[in-house]
Amino acid sequence: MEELPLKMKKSFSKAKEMIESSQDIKIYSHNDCDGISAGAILSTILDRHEKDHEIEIVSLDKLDDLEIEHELTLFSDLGSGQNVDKLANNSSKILILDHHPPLHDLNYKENVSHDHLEINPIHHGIDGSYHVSGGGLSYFLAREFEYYDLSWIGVLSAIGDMQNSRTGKLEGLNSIILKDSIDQGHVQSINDLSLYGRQTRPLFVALSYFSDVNLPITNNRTESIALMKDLGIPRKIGNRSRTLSDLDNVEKGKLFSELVKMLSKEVPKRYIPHVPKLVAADSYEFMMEDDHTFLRDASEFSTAMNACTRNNREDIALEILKGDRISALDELEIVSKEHRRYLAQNIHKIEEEDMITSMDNIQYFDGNGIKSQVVGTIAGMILSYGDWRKPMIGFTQVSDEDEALKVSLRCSRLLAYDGIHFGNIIRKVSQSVGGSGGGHSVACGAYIPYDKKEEFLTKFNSTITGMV
Ligand SMILES: [Mn+2]
Repeated sequence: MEELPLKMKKSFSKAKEMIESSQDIKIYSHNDCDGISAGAILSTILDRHEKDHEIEIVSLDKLDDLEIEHELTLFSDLGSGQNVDKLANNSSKILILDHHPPLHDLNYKENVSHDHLEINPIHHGIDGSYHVSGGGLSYFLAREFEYYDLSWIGVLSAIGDMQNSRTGKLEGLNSIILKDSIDQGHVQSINDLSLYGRQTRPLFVALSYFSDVNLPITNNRTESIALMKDLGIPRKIGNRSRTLSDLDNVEKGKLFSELVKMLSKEVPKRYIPHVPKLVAADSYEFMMEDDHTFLRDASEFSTAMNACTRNNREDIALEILKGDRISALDELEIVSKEHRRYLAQNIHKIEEEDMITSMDNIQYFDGNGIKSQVVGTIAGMILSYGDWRKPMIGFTQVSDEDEALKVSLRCSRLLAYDGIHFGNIIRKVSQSVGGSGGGHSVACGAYIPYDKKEEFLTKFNSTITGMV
C-alpha cells in the first residue's frame, strides 16, 4: 500500500497548525476542475473551523505582483511555478499546495523572512502528473483533520487533471485517496470501456465520439448503431436510449473485443500493444449521486466543472462541490447547454470552412474569435475531423485586450503511449519564441507573442520530426 512520505506528512501537520492559528485567510486556486476541487476542499476545511476566508479562482497569468494582504494566504494547484510571495511582508504566512514543477527547493523557506510552507510532491521525488493532483494535496491536508468524507473530491480532481491517463487507473498517492473514498462508501471503481458519457450519453452517440483513431464509427451515428446491432446489443430500454452504464458484462465484453479488433486493423504495428488501453480503463462512480446523471460519473462531472471555469462561473462549481446544490444545479444546466452550443457551432465552422491546415508532423487551425478558454476543448473535438496521427494545434487571441496568442494542443492518447510528451515539447518551443507553456502529454498549451505563430509552427514541426 502507498504511503505519504514522512516528511510530507510532517508538512501537512505543520499546514494544519498554520490554519488553526490564523483568522483571516485568502485562498487562490487554479481555474480548472482540479483547482476548483482543491479550493472547495480547502474552503470546506475553513468553514468547519469557522474561519473567515475569501476564495479566488484565477488563471496562471494573474499571479504576477500579487498583493499579500491577509494573515494567511493559501495557494492551491498553483504557486509553485510562480513568484507568488514577491510582495509578502514579515508577518505574512504563505502556504502553497501544488503539484507543478517548483521554482524553489525545500531550503527556500530558510531564505525568506515570512512564514513560508510549500508542499509539492516533486520535492519528495513523487510524480506530479500521475500520482497526485492539486485537489489531492488539499485532500491530504483535509485528512490531517480526519475529514475523510472529502476524499471523493480528491478523486474528482485527479480525474479532472487526467492523472489516470498513463495507465487508465489512479496510481501512487491517488490510490490512497481512492481507498478512503471507497471506504466512505462514496466511490466505486469499475473496470469499464473507456468511452466518454457513461451515464448520460446514448451508447451509439458515445461510440460516434471515439476519436483517438479514426474508425468507421467516428462521427458516424449510423455506423455506431449498425455496430451495436451486429453485436446484438439492444439500443433502447423502453423509450430510453441505453447508455454504457446500462450494459451488462457480456455486452461490454463483446464491444471491447470488437473495438480492439477494429483498432488493431487501423493502427501502425508499433501502436498495437497500446490498443487495449484505448478501449478499457477504470471508471469512478459517485455512489451518492443518482444514476444517469452527469454527477454520477467522475469524468462527466469533471467536464461540467470545466464548463463552469471556461465560462467564468466558478461560483457555480464551488457551490456544487461544497454541497449547495439547489439553485446551482439549475444554473449549471444553463451554463453547460450554452457551452455545448458554443463548441458545436465553432466545430461546425472549422469543419465547413476547411480551416485545418496540415504540415508534415502537425495540423493546426486559426480559431480567430474563439474564446481562448475553450480553444483546447475545440482542438480536442476537431481532432476526429483531421488526421489522428498528428497533434492538433489551435490558435486564438488571448482576449480582446491582449493580442498575444493562446496555443492549445490535443492529440490521440496513442501518441503519448508511444512515449511522446507534448507538454514538455510545447514548453521548450514556446520559450524559444518568447512565450511560455506546458501541460500534459496529450493536452497542453502555451502563450506566445502574436507575431510568432509562423515561427512557432515551423519550430514545432521540425522538433517532432521522426517522433510521430
Ligand atoms: Mn492540477
